[in-house]
Parts: sequence; C-alpha cells; structure tokens
Amino acid sequence: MSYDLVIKNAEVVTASDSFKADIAIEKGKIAAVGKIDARDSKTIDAKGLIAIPGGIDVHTHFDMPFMGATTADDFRTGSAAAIFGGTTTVVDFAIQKRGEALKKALDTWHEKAHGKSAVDYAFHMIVVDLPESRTKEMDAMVKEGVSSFKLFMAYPGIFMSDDATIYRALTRTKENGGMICMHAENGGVIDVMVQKALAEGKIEPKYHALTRPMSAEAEATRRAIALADMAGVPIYFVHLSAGDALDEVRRARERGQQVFAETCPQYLYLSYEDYERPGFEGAKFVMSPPLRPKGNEERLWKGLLRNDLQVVSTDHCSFCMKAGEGKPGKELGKKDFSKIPNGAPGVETRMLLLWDAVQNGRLTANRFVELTSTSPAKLFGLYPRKGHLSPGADADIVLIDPKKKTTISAKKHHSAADYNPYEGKTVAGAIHSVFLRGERMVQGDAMTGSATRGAFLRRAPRS
Ligand code: DUC
Ligand code: ZN
Ligand code: ZN
Repeated sequence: MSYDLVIKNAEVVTASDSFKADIAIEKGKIAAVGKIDARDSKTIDAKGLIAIPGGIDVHTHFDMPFMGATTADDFRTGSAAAIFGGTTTVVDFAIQKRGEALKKALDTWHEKAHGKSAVDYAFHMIVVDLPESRTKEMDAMVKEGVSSFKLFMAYPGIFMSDDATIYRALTRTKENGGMICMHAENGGVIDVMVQKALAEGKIEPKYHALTRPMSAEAEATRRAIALADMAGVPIYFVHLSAGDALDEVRRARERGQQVFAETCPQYLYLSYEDYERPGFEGAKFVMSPPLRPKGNEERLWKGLLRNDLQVVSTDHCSFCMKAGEGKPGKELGKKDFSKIPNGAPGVETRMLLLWDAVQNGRLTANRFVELTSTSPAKLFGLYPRKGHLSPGADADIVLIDPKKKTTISAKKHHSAADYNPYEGKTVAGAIHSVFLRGERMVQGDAMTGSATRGAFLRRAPRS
C-alpha cells in the first residue's frame, strides 16, 4: 500500500494509550496507525521520538486591541509562535463592540485571520452587549461554527456583563447548544480596590495583583455556577487561577453540575513573587486574573490530576514592554499599574512546559495529551477531527524529542513580544517536527511548510 507519508517507529501517545507504531498519512488525514508496510511510501524515521496529536490552545488573543494597546502578535506571528511550540489549532476570541452585531464582529476576526495563519483556527465570540433582541444572533453564530461565547464578570465599562445578561446568555445556550466561557472576577469590587490603591499612591505593578484577590475570583466563580445552575446549562471557566475558585468548581462537580475549567501554564509555573521583581519588570506578568502567591500552584496541579480542571490553555495576549511599530506597550502603565495592558505571551511555550511536568512525574504522558489536545477538542466541538491520533482524524502530529532539553528565551521565540515570561527556564524535551493536516510545518528551528496553511474550523455545538 502506498501512502503520502509514513512516520515510522514512533512512540505514539494518546489520551488513553502509549504504544510503538507507524502512522500513515494520506490526503492530510491519518490513514492508519500500527505496523505499516511503507515500502512504496515516503517515510520519516521517528525512532526515539514521541508522537502526539497536535496541541489545541482554546484561549488565544491575536491582533487584539485592549487598554489603549494592541497585542504584539497578529495571526501571522501568533500562529508562527503556536506551530513552533507544537500547537496546530487555536481558538481565538472575536470581540463584539458595544452596539455591534455579532456577525460584524465575526467578519472582523475572519479578516484578521484569513490567509495569515500557520495553524488551523476557530473562534469564540466575546459578547459585551446582549439585549433580548440580540440573543437570536447567538443562534446564528452557533450555526456558523462559533459555538462558544465568552462573558466577563470583570472590566466594568469595557467588557463586564451584569447577572441578568449572563443569565440571558446562559439560557440561550440551552436552546442553541452553545457554551458560555466565563471570565470570573468580581469587577465592581476590584475597581473600588484599584481606585483606593491609586489614591494612596500605590502605583507599582504588584498592586495589580493586590487589588484582585483570590476571593474576587472565587466569589464570581460561585455566582456564575449558581447562574448556570438556574439556567440548567453547562459552564466553562477560562484561565482559572485561584485555588479558592477551583474549590468552587470541584464542589459543583461533586454536586453533579456540568462545570468545566481551564488553567494556564503561568498559574502553574509563575507566582505573585514575580510582581516584586525590581523596577518595572513586574509589568511583564500583569494579566487578569493575576499570578497568585507561591503554594497556590500546588492546588492547581492537584486539580489537573483529579480532573477538576480539564484543559490547559494559555490566554496568549502578548503586549510588548516597550512601544514599537506604532503599538504602545506595557510602559503605558509606568506611573499607574491600572493602565498596564493586561496579558502575556504563552502559546509557544505551553506544550513543552507541560511536557516538562511529564518528565518530572507530575503528569502522565496520557494526561498531558488529554489536557493539551483531546479534552479541549471534545469540549469545543473539534473532536474527532482534532485531538486524537486515529484513522480519519486530521494528520496534526507533533514529534517530541524526549532526550533533548529546551531553554526558553525571547531571543529565539517566534512571538513578536519583546520578552518571554519564562526567560532562561530550561525544560525537558524539544519539538522535533510539527505536521498540520499532513504537511510538515516545522522541523527543528525551520519552518518547512506554508506559513498560511491554517484554515478556519467550524465547531460543532454541544451534543
Ligand atoms: N485577561 C488578560 O490578561 N488579557 C486579556 C483579557 C483577559 O481576560
Ligand atoms: Zn479573561
Ligand atoms: Zn483571555
């Protein structure tokens, strides 16, 4: 039998199994996995390499205008960062402006992404304005393959929705099969704390964290869980950072409620103490929710083990420190922490940071695949096309060299951000090759595929 390509002798790791096998690829799809006669096919020898399904990052912000700045990464550089880091699919956030139709917001994000992405991409829709008359627009989005909606309980006056709006959106997903993704922080209380800190002359980056306490996240998480319960629908929490918020998720799941949550590598590997770095360095870590005090990360690792957390995404939202190419940077907040654009890069480092946890014995290799690919694919309507290495799935495959190490540095990353939050950190493993729908996109340090191969993915509604 002749195939377009056969990857020979790989250690295949899926969410459920690990085994030695060859992977045959035909017309961009996986044709077979097992012992394959590859005599008449082009082959790549993957002896000693781990083969996993391409990473799926369900939380990126490419080309996002926010807080007077725009992210350093657009779809070109953001998707290049993704593919070099072993992520082959991203789900980015389209943003509705106040008074704008959801369709208009979606068109804007299609324009930003079309013909510029090295990875396959889909969209969630950030909803900021949802009177009853607009709810049917959510149904139309689901039909277009945009089957999830992010709502904010933070950022009053910018993104924040009140409880009535949240309840309205949740209720609508009962009809249309969409999923509400919640940014859970009590924005009203945080604003009061921020104003008080500024009035007291507290302007340094660390006050970003000190004015967004864990209980502001836990309270909002509890409230959103109650609203989802009243509406009788599932809910998904984005970028869960606080152990106390995780306790709320765990309790709800124990009660039998369909509550899901992701955390991000920054909450597992970085901490509040990073805000206390000298000078303005702490601004690199200004994101919302903020990094939490050391010790909190142990609660999150436990949540990943117990499946109270089902996904690790990144919230990649890369602002430069310094202004450049007409884009203001985090320096905007040099004299006022509340003006530092919130966000940090992460899409390029997620896979190896988590693989490092496998090498350290914190996660099994199967759980690593589940958290970074299979479970996000299932929760967001991409499975079984994405998130699994089995016949019929897209041939999105990452080969990891487990014998090598990688030192993370902005000097060699592909993001346009002028810093890396993990600068100098050495992690186990190296990305050897990345395939997107059968095309080898990355080989070591080189882009070997078309940088615009990425295509829009319509996602299925909840089944
Ligand atoms: N959090 C961030 O840090 N940036 C963008 C939006 C968000 O919720
Ligand atoms: Zn958010
Ligand atoms: Zn985000």
